[in-house]
Amino acid sequence: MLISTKKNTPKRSGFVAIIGRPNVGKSTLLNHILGEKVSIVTDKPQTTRNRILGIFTDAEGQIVFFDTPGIHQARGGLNRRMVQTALATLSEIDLVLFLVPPDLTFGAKDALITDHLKEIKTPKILVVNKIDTLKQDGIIPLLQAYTEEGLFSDVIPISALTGKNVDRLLALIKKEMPEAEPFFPDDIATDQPVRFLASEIIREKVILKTRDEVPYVIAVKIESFKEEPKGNLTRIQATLYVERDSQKGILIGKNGHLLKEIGQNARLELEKLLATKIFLELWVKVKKNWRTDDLFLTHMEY
Ligand SMILES: Nc1nc2c(ncn2[C@@H]2O[C@H](COP(=O)(O)OP(=O)(O)OP(=O)(O)O)[C@@H](O)[C@H]2O)c(=O)[nH]1
Ligand SMILES: [Mg+2]
Repeated sequence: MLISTKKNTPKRSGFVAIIGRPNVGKSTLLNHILGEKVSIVTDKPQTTRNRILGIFTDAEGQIVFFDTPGIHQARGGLNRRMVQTALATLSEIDLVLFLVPPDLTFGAKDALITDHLKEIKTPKILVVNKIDTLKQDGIIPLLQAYTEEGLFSDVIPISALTGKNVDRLLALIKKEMPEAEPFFPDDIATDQPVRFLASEIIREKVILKTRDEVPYVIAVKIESFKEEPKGNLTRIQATLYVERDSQKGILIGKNGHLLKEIGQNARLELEKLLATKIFLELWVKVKKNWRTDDLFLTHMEY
């Protein structure tokens, strides 16, 4: 009888928080690692408002990422809730990825974050993102400055957009994962309900198509989401909330043009995501000062 002495290599699985200032590329990085869009991305800061879970599974184990809202000085209402959501993610995880832009040494805005990082014992990797925007020789002094901070087990320059060094980052992350079996099935990339994904995709299309204050005052509520039993069709009705009549006017656009374009963009992406035809109906409503309305914020799950 042959007795195998070879043990199965134990799996490594754990939880990783992706944090940083608004617009540094946190959501882009998560989507790149997963090879799938689970978190919306725009060129405007403060796009992500909730903690977004993304699951990476391979033969070696599972990494559960939390994408978080950008951490910044926030006075109240929605922004303060967003920052609290990000900071709350720092407990009960195995690793922190702190993303920074490639343009400056630690400034006051980063101090807000590093002060929190100093409080926790969890291992931390400093990820300098967007290095595709830098000249090659600009990176070294930048990395030196960050390394001197002494807070991080590793410092790595990457581009979440082009994918440069993301494989190296993944290898560093895996080293920090404890021995554990996967927490989620191996074929899902996120735990978000489709209703939430749909509202996020609509919100992304609004942010991409508008300027000034509109991206910051838009909230999307799915009113109904019905899969028709026949015909491979899903009917979605959503309300877009803004704070003032003037914003409603901007969002709807001349002869309803802008809203139509936003609806089309959202519909095309939703059709790909859900692999059905989508019938999408959007309404715009004014909800005065909703960003400081506690009841409304809770209702919207911010
Ligand atoms: N050039 C370049 N742009 C990037 C890179 N990573 C992200 N971006 C861009 O930076 C912008 C912000 O990206 P997001 O992923 O939304 O940033 P975020 O940190 O999640 O932002 P918030 O959710 O607002 O906190 C988008 O326009 C991205 O395309 C990168 O590596 N290089
Ligand atoms: Mg984001």
